[in-house]
Amino acid sequence: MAKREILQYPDRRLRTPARAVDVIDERIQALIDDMFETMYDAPGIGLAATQIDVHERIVVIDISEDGSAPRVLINPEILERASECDVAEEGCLSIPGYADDVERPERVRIRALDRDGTSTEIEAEGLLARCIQHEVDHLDGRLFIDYLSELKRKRLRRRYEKAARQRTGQTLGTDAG
Ligand code: GNR
Ligand code: NI
Repeated sequence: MAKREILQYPDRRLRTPARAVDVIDERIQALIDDMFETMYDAPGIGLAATQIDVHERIVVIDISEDGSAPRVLINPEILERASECDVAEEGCLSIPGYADDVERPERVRIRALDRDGTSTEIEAEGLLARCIQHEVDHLDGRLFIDYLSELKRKRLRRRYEKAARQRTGQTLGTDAG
């Protein structure tokens, strides 16, 4: 098992739509193990493969406080969204240091394959429903900040571009001695 690097906004690779998984083999199982290790280490309650620069439709989620409820969603499909929405604060491991309110359908019914390739349907509400929608968005190249006002997005983009430049500058500075 290995912890992977999480891509950080505004990295363009976060905008790559992921393709469906067709065969769940040892490579996919190892990838899932790495995703859990990366998510628990962060720590976060969910991680999409997109965030570790693997553009395949795989999500891991654990909304428990003690790491006791790992879930794997392969090729997740949202079959139904509640017409009622609620608003709650979200954060993202790819946008560290920022959280904001997002309005989403309060319940979703989804179908996905588990790590053995068994198809399951899940009715989710509350935090789980929110997390599933956040992760499926990643697989489609969407981020929660896409739902914010244009003014907020522009400010965030400037702030995170500057942070990315400073990270690069530090690396170059160190390499140059
Ligand atoms: O750890 C996370 N917390 C969270 C809180 C509210 C709504 C969604 C999330 S997912 C996030 C981890 C992450 O970035 N997953 O893509
Ligand atoms: Ni995220």
